[in-house]
Amino acid sequence: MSETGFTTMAAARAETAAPMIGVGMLGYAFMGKAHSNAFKKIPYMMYPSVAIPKLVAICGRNQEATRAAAERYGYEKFYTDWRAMLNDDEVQLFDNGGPNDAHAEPCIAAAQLGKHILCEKPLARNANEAAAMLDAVTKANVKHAVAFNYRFVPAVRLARDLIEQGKLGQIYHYRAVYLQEWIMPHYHTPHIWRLDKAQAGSGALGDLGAHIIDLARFLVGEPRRVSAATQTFITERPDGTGALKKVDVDDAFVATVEFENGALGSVEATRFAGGRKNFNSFEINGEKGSIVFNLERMNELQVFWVGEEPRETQGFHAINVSEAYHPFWSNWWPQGHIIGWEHTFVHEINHLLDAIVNNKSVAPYGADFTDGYRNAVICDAILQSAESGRRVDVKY
Ligand code: SOE
Repeated sequence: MSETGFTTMAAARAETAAPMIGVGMLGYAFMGKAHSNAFKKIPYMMYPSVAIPKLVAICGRNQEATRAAAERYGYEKFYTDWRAMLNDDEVQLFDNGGPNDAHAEPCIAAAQLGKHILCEKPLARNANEAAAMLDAVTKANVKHAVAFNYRFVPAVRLARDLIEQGKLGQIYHYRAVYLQEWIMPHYHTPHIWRLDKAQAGSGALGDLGAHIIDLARFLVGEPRRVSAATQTFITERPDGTGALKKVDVDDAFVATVEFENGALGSVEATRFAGGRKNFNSFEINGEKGSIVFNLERMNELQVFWVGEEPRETQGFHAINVSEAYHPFWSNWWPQGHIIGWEHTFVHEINHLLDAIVNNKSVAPYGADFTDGYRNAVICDAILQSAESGRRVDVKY
């Protein structure tokens, strides 16, 4: 302590410094906001954190919006050219929160420059593009993750842990829906990038279906065959110039999934389910019990155990997944003081920082580019099945 009676934190920090990791963020909209929020929370909520994210730069096409985002979130610099940002030596972790058609080229360039990478889901618009990205990160030997953030909901990780410990026994069924409503007629949604195959790759399938397909792999195992149908309810939308533009992606899909381990599943996603705001829900039925999760009640897990006593009270019951001994909860609050959607990004990014600093594998609890590639293969198979009317084998 100096004679002034205080010590500057710069000096104090030096003694206990966790390594800083310079972040370059591509995208300042929804995911730019969710990821930036997570980077800023990690040092004081995942405390003591394995690394301190340094908000080096944010990048976007619109100069004024990007500058405003840099000011809002506290990035030191802003770029309007991602190539320039990737050449910034202070950027060690490239976070791609851009639209799907801006995933491949920047991530491949980042890998070639030796940057670690976090890419938003879906990894790519199709399996071929995802394969090139996986190849690039494998050759570059950098850490790589895909932001399938629902793996980092405490209740979902608890489900994974219970299944992994054999508490459900043989898994018979995985039944998942991801329902939203925000492009129904009463929203008057114009022809946005998520509705354009060239930019998005697919519609509800890659946006929402990718999540429940990732959870199918995370919780149950590898699909071996799919059969599917898709539908586009509104086939053209205003493109902002007064003209109408054809919608060439799925508004909804339904698929059956046959798993390698014998389980039988179904997955469905749509953005035409009125009243469903962000209804990502799965039910898993096993030999010894069942588990039900609903993102709109994300701190709960419904469980049913075969043979539970007393049998007069047998049935599903909800547990509040917020005890200190529950996944990720040692960092947060006393039991019952629930957390939210934003905190899944805190857990996910902290997991990646740990992998980077301590040379750990992102998988199996985080999703890496192999998971992103396999997800893309399954999504392609679903589209092929819907097109052909036949069941399609999943081949990685
Ligand atoms: C929009 O459908 C969206 O933001 C998805 O893109 C996200 O992945 C999902 O988590 C919430 O809904």
